[in-house]
Amino acid sequence: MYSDLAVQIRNKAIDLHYKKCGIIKISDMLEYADKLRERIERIPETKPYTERFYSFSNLQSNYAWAKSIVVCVRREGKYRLPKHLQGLIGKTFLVDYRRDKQSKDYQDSMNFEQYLQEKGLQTATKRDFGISALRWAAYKAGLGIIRKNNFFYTEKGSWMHLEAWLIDKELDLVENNTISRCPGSCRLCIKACPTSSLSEPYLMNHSTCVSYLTVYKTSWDLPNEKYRHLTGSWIYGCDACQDACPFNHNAWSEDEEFPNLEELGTHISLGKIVEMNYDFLRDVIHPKFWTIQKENVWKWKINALSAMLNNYKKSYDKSINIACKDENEKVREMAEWIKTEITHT
Ligand code: B12
Repeated sequence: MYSDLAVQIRNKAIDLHYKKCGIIKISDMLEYADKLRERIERIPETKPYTERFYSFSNLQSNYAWAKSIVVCVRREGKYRLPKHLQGLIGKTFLVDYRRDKQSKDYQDSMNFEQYLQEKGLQTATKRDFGISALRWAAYKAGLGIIRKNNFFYTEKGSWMHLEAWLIDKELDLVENNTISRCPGSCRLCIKACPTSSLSEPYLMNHSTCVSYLTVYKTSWDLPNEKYRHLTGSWIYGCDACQDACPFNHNAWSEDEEFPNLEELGTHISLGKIVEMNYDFLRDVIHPKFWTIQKENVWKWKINALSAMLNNYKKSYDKSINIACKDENEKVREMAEWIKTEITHT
């Protein structure tokens, strides 16, 4: 039997439009460290990056007061998306509410936190990148399963955003799910990964993932980048391994509007980004897509130029020529290099 408080917390989460909510003990996260160790053993070059996530497992060293984790699942796959941005920008980034105060999802998240505090609980969360390993926490809370592409799925697919709060009370609320696992022979997600970053079930190399390359990699020297030509039309994120998954078939239903998305979409295309002025990139694009840092917004332009080269059309020439005079040296170099590549092909 679960305590009244645990049930009240779950009910509140559901009232606030989370699809699921569970509560696990802090110690349930210790096993996640084994997954990190396995990842490092199998792909040793990921060690410096992967090691930083041990703090997600060993929560007590930073939060001595914490006893449990409340983990919530929110469905993202309900928003209408501008068609022309699909395959360019990862869907989850289009409806990212982590810093979007206008979105209902963000407001619900704040209200939920306030509710926990009103119940007398001490809480801690990190909205940007999570306070713990969110997939593992949601899996341990029985809210769904982790599939071969490493994504957390409920019975409605993987287009779910995860959130978690540490609390200072020992509570538990673990669901017993009956979701079927991936068929043994299925490798569709692995085959779909453009760079083979996802090379085996449950194994991926972040450093070659298109999402990492296009968004987080700062030493992004495109002419010399081994995986450049494999990033295809993606300029910010990648959904290939999720899109290919049969368990995501029809999982994105487009019933609701995400605030300002349609209007913002009218300003975005490969050509418009390449020609965009830097104030607009910093003041309008960056607040929405904040994981490319403000000082690196030039990355948008070289990603767009790269996508132009990957699926070259004569109509891109105008933008490529404009980029040859861009105020940023990296953008100019990329545009000049692309011109020579086009001439050679
Ligand atoms: C670091 C990180 C990244 C990095 C590295 C990705 C990675 N896989 O590690 C980069 C920048 C590449 C990235 C990109 C993206 N990310 Co990210 N990322 C994270 C973060 C901060 C930590 C992930 C982590 O723990 N990595 C460590 C490795 C070891 O874990 P893992 O790869 O997830 O592997 C798990 C499984 O393999 C499992 N496992 C291993 N063996 C086995 C065996 C069995 C049988 C089972 C059941 C499980 C299992 O254990 C691992 C731990 O859970 C989380 C947020 C958080 N705080 O948790 C978001 C998170 C995972 N990202 C998310 C998303 C949406 C994305 C993107 C789709 C964004 C985009 N549109 O481009 C891309 C997709 C990239 C991809 N193909 O994976 C969501 C995923 C939601 C979901 N439903 O799963 C999260 C949970 C954020 C959130 N708040 O919802 N991400």
